[in-house]
Amino acid sequence: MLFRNARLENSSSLTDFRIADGKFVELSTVKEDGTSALLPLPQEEVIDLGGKLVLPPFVEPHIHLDSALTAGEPRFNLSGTLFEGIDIWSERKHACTHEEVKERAFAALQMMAKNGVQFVRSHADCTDPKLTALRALCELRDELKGTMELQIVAFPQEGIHSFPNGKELIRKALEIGADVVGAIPHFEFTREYSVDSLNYIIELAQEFDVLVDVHCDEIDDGASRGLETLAARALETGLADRVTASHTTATHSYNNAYFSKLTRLLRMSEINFVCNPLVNTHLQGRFDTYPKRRGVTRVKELLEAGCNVAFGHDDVRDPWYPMGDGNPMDVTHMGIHVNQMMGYQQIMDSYKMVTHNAARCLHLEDNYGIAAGRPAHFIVLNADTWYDALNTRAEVLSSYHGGKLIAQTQPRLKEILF
Ligand code: 17E
Ligand code: FE2
Repeated sequence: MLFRNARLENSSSLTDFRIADGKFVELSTVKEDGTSALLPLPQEEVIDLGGKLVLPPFVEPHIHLDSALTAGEPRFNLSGTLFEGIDIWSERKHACTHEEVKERAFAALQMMAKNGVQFVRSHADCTDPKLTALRALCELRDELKGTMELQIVAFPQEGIHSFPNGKELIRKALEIGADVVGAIPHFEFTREYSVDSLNYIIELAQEFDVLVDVHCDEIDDGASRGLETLAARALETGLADRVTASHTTATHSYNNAYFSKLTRLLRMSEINFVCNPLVNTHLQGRFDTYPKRRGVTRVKELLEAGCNVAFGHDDVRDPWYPMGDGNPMDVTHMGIHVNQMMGYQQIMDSYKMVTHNAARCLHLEDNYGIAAGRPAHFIVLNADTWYDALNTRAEVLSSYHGGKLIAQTQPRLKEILF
């Protein structure tokens, strides 16, 4: 199959590319006079993309599929705090059944697929003696393989040392088949538990050979310092970029001298970061009067320090966030506003936060990226550049996974009648 006139990742020139057997076979720049080095083979299907923007697919590095689409059950979160969200979910999760979790998660994944997402890292609460949601999400991951790729995080929502049998449950979740191990140091009862919980999961990560993704310091408390422990362990064990620190909103409240000192360790450790701008602008600053903190992590500073940072959606209509359509474009739009990354080039490059940078968190490696020999995963947007795509919330016209069309959208017709 030959695709013509693709605008690969904002490039000023156009590219023709061929896919076969689920892979990119060859790519060739279209010359100024419109001719290409790639001629159609006999009987070959040719699709002219007409200069539309082509990107590697969106990667959702942080979402909670187990709670997706439960907003209002049994009640809405009225304080808008993380803690009320945890209380509501603690009630709601008892009503989870295997099939019910799978159905909601699948519905949320379909919303995401329509928006060009193909790779997803989902947290699954393992502070449940039956591990219902975790088992359901692992099964869904296996069923969707080849269409959408999921990673499941064993996520101890109510703590490891602060929840009955927390240590055993997270280990059991890894035995069942979670791909990633998590923690929640800022929610543990004490600072000692917080440090011990991180040491424990680092040991589990080594024992089970899994990646690490911690809900780390998601609180407006400048004294919440799980991040330094996590980064130090990542450095000392060599787990390095196999570790991701999600949220890290407390960095917003760290004093600048401490953050400056910490930055050296963060860079040396090579850990990844995920900022969730939709959800953390909603959940943080709730105990402030005025001025109110924005409460997202220090994205610009981390990028400037050379750290890998991605943007995540975090929730779709659940106890923590009542909104959302699973669209990485909404996440990016909010992310560049709240992090003040609005120079033209910063806007143009911001697609990387939900593509390449997120792919690095998930360790997709050679399974990702538009290059000869790699799997033919890509999306076509109804815009010429990412700048236009963000401004118009361009539709993802088509989404190809391993050369297979998994989602398509007809463009909206908007007419001016004056
Ligand atoms: N759980 C948590 O601890 N933090 C969040 N932001 C969400 C769930 C969504
Ligand atoms: Fe989260």
